[in-house]
Amino acid sequence: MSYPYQLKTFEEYKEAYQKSVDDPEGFWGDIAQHFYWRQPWNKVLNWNFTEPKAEWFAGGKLNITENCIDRHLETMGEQPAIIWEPNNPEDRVRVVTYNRLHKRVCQFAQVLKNNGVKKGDRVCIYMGMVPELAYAVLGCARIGAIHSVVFGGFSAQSIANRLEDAQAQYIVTADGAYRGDKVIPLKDVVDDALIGNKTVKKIIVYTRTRLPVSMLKGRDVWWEDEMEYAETQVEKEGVVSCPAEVMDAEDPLFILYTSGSTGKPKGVVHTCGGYMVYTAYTFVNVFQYQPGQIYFCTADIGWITGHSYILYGPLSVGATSLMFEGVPTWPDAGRFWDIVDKFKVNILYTAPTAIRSLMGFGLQPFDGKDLSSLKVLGTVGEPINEEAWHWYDEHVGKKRCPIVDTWWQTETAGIMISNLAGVTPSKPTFATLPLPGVQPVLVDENGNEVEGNNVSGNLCIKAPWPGILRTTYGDHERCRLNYFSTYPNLYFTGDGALRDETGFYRITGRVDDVLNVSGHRIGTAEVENAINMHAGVVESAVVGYPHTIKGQGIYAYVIFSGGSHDLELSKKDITATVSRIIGPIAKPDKIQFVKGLPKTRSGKIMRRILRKIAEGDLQNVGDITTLLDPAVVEDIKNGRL
Ligand code: 6R9
Repeated sequence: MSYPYQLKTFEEYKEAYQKSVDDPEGFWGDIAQHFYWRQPWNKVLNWNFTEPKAEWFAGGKLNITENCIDRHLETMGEQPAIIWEPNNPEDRVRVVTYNRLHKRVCQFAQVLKNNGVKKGDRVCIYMGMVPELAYAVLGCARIGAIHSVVFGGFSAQSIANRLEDAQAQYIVTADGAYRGDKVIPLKDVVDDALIGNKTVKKIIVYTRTRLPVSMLKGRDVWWEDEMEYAETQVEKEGVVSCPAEVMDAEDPLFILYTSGSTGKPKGVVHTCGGYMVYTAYTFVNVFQYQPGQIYFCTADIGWITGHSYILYGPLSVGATSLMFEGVPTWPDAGRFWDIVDKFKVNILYTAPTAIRSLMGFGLQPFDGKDLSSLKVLGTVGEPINEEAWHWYDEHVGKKRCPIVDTWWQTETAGIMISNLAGVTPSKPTFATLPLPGVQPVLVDENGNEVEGNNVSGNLCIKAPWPGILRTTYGDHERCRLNYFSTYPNLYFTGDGALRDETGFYRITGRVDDVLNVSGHRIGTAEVENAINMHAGVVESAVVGYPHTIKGQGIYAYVIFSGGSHDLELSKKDITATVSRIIGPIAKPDKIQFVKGLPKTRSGKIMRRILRKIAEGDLQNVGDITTLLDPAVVEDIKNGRL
């Protein structure tokens, strides 16, 4: 495969950028030509940010799996699409060629059909990082079912909320998942999530760990049995391969839940055509992928990074994507380097939190590992600090690999601001310049655009790009309110940024009540709601504080009425409650019991003060005269109860 839209020089980038601003429809229309459409579009773009509406490639018909799989078969059928490294390095590696991927995806798509799944139905997927997860995701896309992958670190309650919101009728899961030395009982968690659920009809269970699981007659079926049956159908009924459902460009492809500043996670909806074009375009340009290269993204498919840059983006351009089941520190902290060496990885895409955690192990884990295959490094998920950037550059890239710092979000589907590896300039800790098609603006608190360089403000985007979210599932008004109402006619990202003297962007972090803990987005309100469910809790307030490995840690101030109970034990109970309600990823790092919270006369908690105290910056809590009871601040600072 060749990529005629791959930009090769800074000049080409500037030209493409200019064209994308002057003539977005011409620009994206040209790129979209390089994909396989069953029927061409009538109009590249219809949009307004008031409803909001963004319609890309209207009238176009396609199936994303034909682009990700079928169209590669003739020339690249025997090339690896997915290379799978198991959790345990002693276990067998699996290499899934494009031919094999085609066979398995079609087979599983047939399984879905056999179980009653139809176009437009929502299928929740809760699995570990196994190739079958890829088959499940792509199998849904094949028949036009809307997948909603839930990360394995979320609790039963979180799954239940998502199932309810999406009105999902089907679940694909596994008995369990391996992650380092842990075994996660996925099916048990799903069973808990289904207590009281009225919509789910079928659960397909893949066998990974052979943990004993309950299997209910009429509801639960084994993956292996279903796949075998689908295979015999092929023989008996001559079903050669499950034909791809012809989808409208704007038919939903998936829902992915993400945290915002309000309590309940939102189901971000992406559609088939624009999502495909945007993930492919950004993948090829940011990483400068060359055919035949081995690309390794360490994310989990439960997050947007895994959707766009393990599966859809790489596969749509015929790349080889390495999928890793385990964790970076097991059996030891050299695991990533073993994998790079073992498969001669060319491109490595990971998160600052992983880099910082590996930094803590020193240089010994690199001993004897050949990293000379690496050509490009990438980071995503949170701002990268200077120290981590340089460590990555020196010890992983040996100062000869460009690092792409890619800023984007679940809502944007793909990379928005990033240097292009080796093509556009880089600057440590700066995401640098927008991708063609992306028009960032900084606005001040009054919503006025901040022009010129050497400025900072809230980061907004002025016009749609093909990967922009289309809605939040089941509640379009919520989408409008969250993203398009803060500043009229702008998409508001929730991030703050600065633009340096050369026009490069540096993302400074969230300006709303969203925390970024180890690259995972968690809403403070969500954590507060979970803490407040503990029987002894009267009220709570959650803020983030700087954490050397996680980026941000979770600090909870709690008014507790548990009386004379053992307070340390009560903190553990609160932590267990949060883990049960949201999942282990949202557990507070610190809990402080307090007498009162700093509130204004109108009852609003002044988080600014709590943030300062959590940071340990007790001198600079600022003006507290507007508080209803300024004395609470001293009590909190002194840890008085
Ligand atoms: C892809 C992804 C989105 C939030 C985003 C921002 C932060 C992501 C970043 C970054 C600084 C980067 N973020 N990449 N901050 N530099 N390169 O992570 O999506 O899980 O939705 O998180 O992550 O705060 O708003 P998502």
